[in-house]
Amino acid sequence: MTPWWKKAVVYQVYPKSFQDSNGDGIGDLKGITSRLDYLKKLGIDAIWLSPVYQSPQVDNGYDISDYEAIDPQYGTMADMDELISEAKKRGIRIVMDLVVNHTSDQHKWFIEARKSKDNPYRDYYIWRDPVDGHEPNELKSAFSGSAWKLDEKTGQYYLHFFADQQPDLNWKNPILRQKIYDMMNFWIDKGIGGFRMDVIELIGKDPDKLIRENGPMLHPYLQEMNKKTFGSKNLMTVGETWNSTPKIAEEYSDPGRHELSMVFQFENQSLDQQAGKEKWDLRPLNLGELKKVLVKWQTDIDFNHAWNSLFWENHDIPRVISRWGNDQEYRVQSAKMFAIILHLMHGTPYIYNGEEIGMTNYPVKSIDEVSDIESINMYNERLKAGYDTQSLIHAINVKGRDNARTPIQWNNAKNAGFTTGTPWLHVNPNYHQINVEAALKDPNSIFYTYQKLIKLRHNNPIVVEGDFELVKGTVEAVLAYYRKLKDTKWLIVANLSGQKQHFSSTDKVTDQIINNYTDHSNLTNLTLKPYEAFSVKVK
Ligand code: TEU
Ligand code: CA
Repeated sequence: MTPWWKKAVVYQVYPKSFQDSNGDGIGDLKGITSRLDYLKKLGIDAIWLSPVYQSPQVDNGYDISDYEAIDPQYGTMADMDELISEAKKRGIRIVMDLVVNHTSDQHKWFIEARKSKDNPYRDYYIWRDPVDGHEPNELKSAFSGSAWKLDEKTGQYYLHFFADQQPDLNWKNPILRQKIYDMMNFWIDKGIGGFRMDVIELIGKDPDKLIRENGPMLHPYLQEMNKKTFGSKNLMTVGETWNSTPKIAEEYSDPGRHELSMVFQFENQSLDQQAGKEKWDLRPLNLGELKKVLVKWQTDIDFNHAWNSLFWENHDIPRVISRWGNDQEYRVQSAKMFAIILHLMHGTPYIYNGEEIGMTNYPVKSIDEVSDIESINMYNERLKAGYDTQSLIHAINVKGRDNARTPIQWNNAKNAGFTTGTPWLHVNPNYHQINVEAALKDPNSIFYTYQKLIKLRHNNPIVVEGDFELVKGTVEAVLAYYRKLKDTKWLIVANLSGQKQHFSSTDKVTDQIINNYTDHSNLTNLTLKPYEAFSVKVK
């Protein structure tokens, strides 16, 4: 039997920015519950909820100080239980974010661990002596600087692949692993739909050998976790893996290996950065390369023994229409084009909150407007290294994580209906035009394209199971592919560019499926409009 998550569409909620219910300017659980009817109307099957656990919020909740408590800024455990049960009433499952590569430095384990070298919790984390009076080795943090931080009291360094306040857990310790599994079972018992596993590829790390991701113990740990927690339950699990290849993705998701349902892969993220450099070192996107990566992850995975996830956006990456489409003249067309090509592919699609109404990046003018630790640390580090302010702000506007984190634009009222107070992060001023209320009123809005795509997936096995086949010989800016199931064949065609493009096919159209401009009943010598996309049933 096909598991539910193969037919599902998942919607990511970034709680801090979704809906404030009490006027403190911060989104919260009650706010999410109040918007469930909207999500039901969109038609999604599950919500991936970014972290709402107790946290000092150094990294917006990805620094957890108690895995079994709700952060007061988001509400209470009763609010969480209510969200789970209200969602269930609407056929929506709640997938929790599982952040177990590291904790907050305020977690009781770390507070204990740093007290002394022989503290029982010491070995929950990774400690090394200084080497010649400095860091043990050259491992770097994703948030700039060394991955090692000296703890004055005991004179040893601890490992942190992210902020100083996010010490890495020592997965080699079996007692720690069991504590994590107990915590996962606490959440499973609450009736959640599964887990999204933060930077899960790092848990097999071997810092002495400079191994971060894909360490030798990664898969054995996941197999153990599977067995001791969700393995026998009907849950969905998705691992965040920045360094997966199709082969590695198969290792995670082959049902016979009993690890995860699927992983997120990020190969397209490096297409607009200079080779061997960081994401801030920009270069223009080449459409041919984007096409190649998209196709690779459809054809190089054996879907009989693996599964795949599909997404354009999340809370770490910019809005796709601002980045690779057009967020002005062709905002609506390019948003629908990205939706159509992704949602008719093979795999489980994810929608990031606001994507379904075509929310856009919001440029800042100076560093005081930036909230995200990753951007701020990079800015300070590069300023010291002699970069100029203007180019750094430009890079932050193109790639910074705040772009995707501005509050959801619900309506045309003050602060876009997100809060009656002062929003924690600037609301994009384009909310007067771009908001949920306006989208729901307009039958041609991006929202209804997403709604239709979700229905197409639910009602047509070809979208879930059909084979993918690339149409060869198109011009570089045109992506065309078939989905095929038994005698049924759908053709999907998209112009990825803002210029007119040529497309021609001898296929005979038998039905219209979806499009962002007009129907096509004859496919010979078409001139595709900017960002035009359509799908038709063909013979
Ligand atoms: O992200 C992992 C991660 O590698 C990101 O920091 C990534 O490098 C960066 O965002 C790209 O610009 C996960 C979470 O999704 C992120 O929000 C957290 O900050 C991070 O882990 C630490 O938990
Ligand atoms: Ca609030």
